[in-house]
Amino acid sequence: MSHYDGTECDSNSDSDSDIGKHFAIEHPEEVKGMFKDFTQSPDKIREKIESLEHVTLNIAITGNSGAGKSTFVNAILGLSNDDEGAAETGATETTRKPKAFTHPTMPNVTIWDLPGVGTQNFRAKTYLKDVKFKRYDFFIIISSERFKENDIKLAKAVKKKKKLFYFIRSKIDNDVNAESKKKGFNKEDLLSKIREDCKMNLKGVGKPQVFLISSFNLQSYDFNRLMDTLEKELPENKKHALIQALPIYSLEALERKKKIFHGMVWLTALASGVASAVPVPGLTMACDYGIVTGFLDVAFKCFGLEDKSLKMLASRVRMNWKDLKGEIKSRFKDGVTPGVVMSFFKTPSMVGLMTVKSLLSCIVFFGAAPAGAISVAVMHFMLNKALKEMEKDAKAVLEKAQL
Ligand SMILES: Nc1nc2c(ncn2[C@@H]2O[C@H](COP(=O)(O)OP(=O)(O)O)[C@@H](O)[C@H]2O)c(=O)[nH]1
Ligand SMILES: [Mg+2]
Repeated sequence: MSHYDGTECDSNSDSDSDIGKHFAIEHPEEVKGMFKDFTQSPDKIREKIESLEHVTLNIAITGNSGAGKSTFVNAILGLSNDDEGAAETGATETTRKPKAFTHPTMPNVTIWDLPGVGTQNFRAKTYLKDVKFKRYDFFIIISSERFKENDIKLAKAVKKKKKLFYFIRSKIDNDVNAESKKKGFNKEDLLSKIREDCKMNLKGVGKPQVFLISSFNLQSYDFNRLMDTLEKELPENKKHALIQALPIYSLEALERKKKIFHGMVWLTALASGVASAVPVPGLTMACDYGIVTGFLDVAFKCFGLEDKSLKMLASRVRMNWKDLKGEIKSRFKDGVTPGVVMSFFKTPSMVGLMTVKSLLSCIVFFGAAPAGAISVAVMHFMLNKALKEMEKDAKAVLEKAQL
């Protein structure tokens, strides 16, 4: 068996013994979910990939004026309040129209900053009609203090329309700061007390889900729990869009993205490999180049490695973006260029790396014909390798940004 000498990328010197790992199904649930509704017909696989690529996600952020809606919009877009293109904050709300904020790198994802719920004469039904409630996948109702009667009315109306909704108790950092000065302060006790108060306050809504959040500090408090909940409750393709769009604010966020992309690797390998199913010697270009590049492009953006994302992160953590970019040490430092993509195909004796076991697992798992299985296995190996390089870069950037 020949060996890949690792000269193309120092950060990933696979040895034969590592190869088997690439074929282990890393996130079986994720992968199973993706394959449950089709056999490996190339058209079906392509359709599936397209449905994931073209899915739209519209999130409505609502609540009272001053509750922190616009700040939360910016936080989930990875923007600071003073960034260009950020939602204006601390402003008196003058418009009664929802304002759309398209995700800076994922144009299919839009966060809607809805007009304040108001305090008087609020009619939830009219409000929902005015903001065109049908367009949203779910609602987030924010309050920085006790939830008010109007928040409850709104939640009930949203529920009636069979839409998902979640409550956010915002500005938790303020509560913690204020209380921390008191004697005998215990952060966890304080958070559970606030959580319980909110639940009591929202009793009329059934079993409300309340998340305590600081938009200035997503890595603390309940933001991860909110994401866990959304992962469980959203349809699969919407969940993909959400996780891809999330800013990388912590190691957990990075892990979430990794999981999604590892599921996608199999799908992409199948689409680009099975579709071509060509004999091994012609492998250098015998895959669907478009699918491979498309996948790597999306991954690169989602891991926050694009200049645009690095600049946004630098602005958030008050650093020079070039210092963050300097952490990208893999072959992707200039982006997903044709040369970089080709470098994966030029890996010497790639096919020699395939173990009989890995091929068998591919054949058994997908029922693929041996020639197709080889293509898929090779594609999987290469995509996985590319992904690991990006993950390593993303982690280094995250560490540099001290998140
Ligand atoms: N400390 C803290 N302040 C926040 C937070 N979210 C919003 N704010 C502040 O609360 C004020 C109102 O926020 P804004 O987003 O404009 O509220 P909106 O009227 O609901 O859109 C601004 O001064 C924000 O900086 C938060 O999570 N923590
Ligand atoms: Mg606002």
